[in-house]
Amino acid sequence: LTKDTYHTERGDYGQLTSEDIAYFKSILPENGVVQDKTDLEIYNQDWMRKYRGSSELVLKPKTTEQVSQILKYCNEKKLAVVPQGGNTGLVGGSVPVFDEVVISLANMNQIQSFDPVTGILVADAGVILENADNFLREQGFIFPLDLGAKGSCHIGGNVATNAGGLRLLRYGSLHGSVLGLQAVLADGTIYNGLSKLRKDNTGYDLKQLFIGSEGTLGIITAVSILCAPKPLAVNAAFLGLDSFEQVQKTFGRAKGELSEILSAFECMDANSQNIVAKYTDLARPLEGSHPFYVLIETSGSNKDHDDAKLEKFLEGLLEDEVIADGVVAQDETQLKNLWQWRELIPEKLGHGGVYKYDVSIPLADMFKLVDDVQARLEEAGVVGDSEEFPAIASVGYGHIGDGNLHLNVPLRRYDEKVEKLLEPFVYEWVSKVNGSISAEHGLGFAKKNYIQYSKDAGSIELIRDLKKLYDPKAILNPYKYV
Ligand code: FAD
Ligand code: 2HG
Ligand code: ZN
Repeated sequence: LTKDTYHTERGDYGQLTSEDIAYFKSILPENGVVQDKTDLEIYNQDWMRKYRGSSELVLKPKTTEQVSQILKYCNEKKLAVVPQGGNTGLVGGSVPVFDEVVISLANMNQIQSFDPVTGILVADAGVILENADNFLREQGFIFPLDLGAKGSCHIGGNVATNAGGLRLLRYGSLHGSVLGLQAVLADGTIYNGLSKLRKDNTGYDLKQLFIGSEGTLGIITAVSILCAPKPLAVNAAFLGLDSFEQVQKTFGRAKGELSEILSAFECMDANSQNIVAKYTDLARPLEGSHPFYVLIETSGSNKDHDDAKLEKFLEGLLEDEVIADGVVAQDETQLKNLWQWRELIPEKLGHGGVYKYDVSIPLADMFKLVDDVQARLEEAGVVGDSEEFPAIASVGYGHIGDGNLHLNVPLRRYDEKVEKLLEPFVYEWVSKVNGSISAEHGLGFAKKNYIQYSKDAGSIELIRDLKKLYDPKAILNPYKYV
C-alpha cells in the first residue's frame, strides 16, 4: 500500500528535532537509539509486507523507568509513538503509518522470576514467546499460549493483542492466565499491577484493559502469568474428512471422549493444504485428498492411558464413517511434522500477498463463509488457477475448537477490485450472524474502519472515553483503531 491508499492524513503531532534525539541519547544506552536508514527498515515494515511507515527513530529502552521517561517526554512534545514487540502482528498495528517514533521492547528481555510450585512466571514484556516456553520446559512447565510466530513474537505483544493461538481450548484466554502486568501510560505514569495473586477482588481489574488494547492505552513492560505443567504425554492425529458436518461431529465426540486430554482441535480445508504442499517438500500426512482435514492433539500425564483413549476414539470415528482417513504420530518428529501442516499455512499463503479475515462465527456457518466468498470472487471473474486472476482461492482454516475461522484470500498480486469485493462484504456477513470481525488478531490499522460491525455505538463511545482518559493527546499508536 502507498500513502495514498492509506486515505489518512498525518495528525497534528510534533516533528522530531535534534534536541529530541539528544534527549533520548542522554537517557538510553548506545544501542537504544536506532537512526540508520537500513536498520530502520525492519521496524517500519510489517510481517505481511503490506504496511510500511517512515519512522526515522526507533528507541529500545532497557527498563520500565526508561519507557516512562520516553513517554513523559513524548507526551509533553506531542510526539506520536508506536509500541512494537516482535512485529508479527497481522493487522498493521505494530508499524508506524507516518513518522511515529517506534518504541521497541526488544531489549527488555529478562525473566524476572518463576515459582515452580505455583507455576507463576514474571517476565519482561520483550521476552520472545519461544524463549519463555523453553525456559519453562526446563522447569517442567509450559507457557499457556503457543502460536506459529513463537520464534519472534514477544509475550508483551501477545498480551497487547490478547493472542489466542493453537491451544486456547485447553489453556484458556490470556484474560484468564495473565495475573498481573506493569504498563506505562502516555504521560509516563507507571501502572504497577504486576500481581501474582490468582484471586483479587479489590476494585476494578485494571490489567484487563491492557490485554488486547493493541498499544493504544499504554506500553506493557512486564507480565505475570500462570503457566501450566508440561504434559508428560503428547499425541497428535491428522484426519481426512468428507464434509464440514463430519468435522463438527468429530469435534463433539472429541470433547466427550477425549475430554480432559484434548489440547487442540484445528481444521484446515483442501485449498490450504494444497498450497502448503506446493511450497514445501514435506510428505503429505494422508494419501488421497479430502475436502477437510483436522489436527487433534492430546496432552496428558499417562502415555498408555492417552494412547488407548485416542485409539478407541479414532476407531469409533472410522467405524461410524465420521472420518475417511487418519494417521497418528508415532514419535516426536512425526508429531512436529503433522503440526507443520497447520502452522505453515499463514507463511505459505503469503507469497504474492493475502487478504486476511480472522472471525468468530457460529460453528455451523463457518465454511459457508468460505464458500460464499469463493462464489463471489468467481462470479466477478477474479479468482482462478492461472496468472490472469489476481486471487488464487478462498481458503479456510483455524481454531475450530474455539469457533475461530481464518478466512484467507491468497493473491498473485494486490488488487483493489478484489479488496472491494471482500470488504465490507465479509464484515457484513459476520455481523449478520452476530460474529466478531476480529477473533484474535485485533483491529490495528487494517480493520480500524470496521469496528462498528462487531460493537454497537454505545460500546465504541465507551472505548473512546477510556482512550481520552488514558491518553488525552492520543500519542499512543495513532491512526489505529481508536
Ligand atoms: P507486534 O506485532 O509487535 O505488535 C502487535 C500489537 O501490539 C501492535 O498494535 C503493537 O503496538 C502492540 N504491542 C506490542 N508490544 C506491546 C507492548 N509491550 N505494550 C503495548 N503494546 C504492544 N495471533 C493469534 O492470536 N493466534 C495465532 O495463532 C497467531 N499465529 C500467528 C502465526 C504467524 C505465522 C504470524 C506471523 C502471526 C500470528 N499471530 C497469531 C499474530 C501475532 O503473532 C500475534 O498477534 C502476536 O501476539 C503479536 O506479538 P508481537 O510481539 O509480534 O507484537
Ligand atoms: C494462525 O492461527 C494465525 O495460524 C494466523 O492466527 C492466521 O494468517 C492468518 O490468517
Ligand atoms: Zn489463529
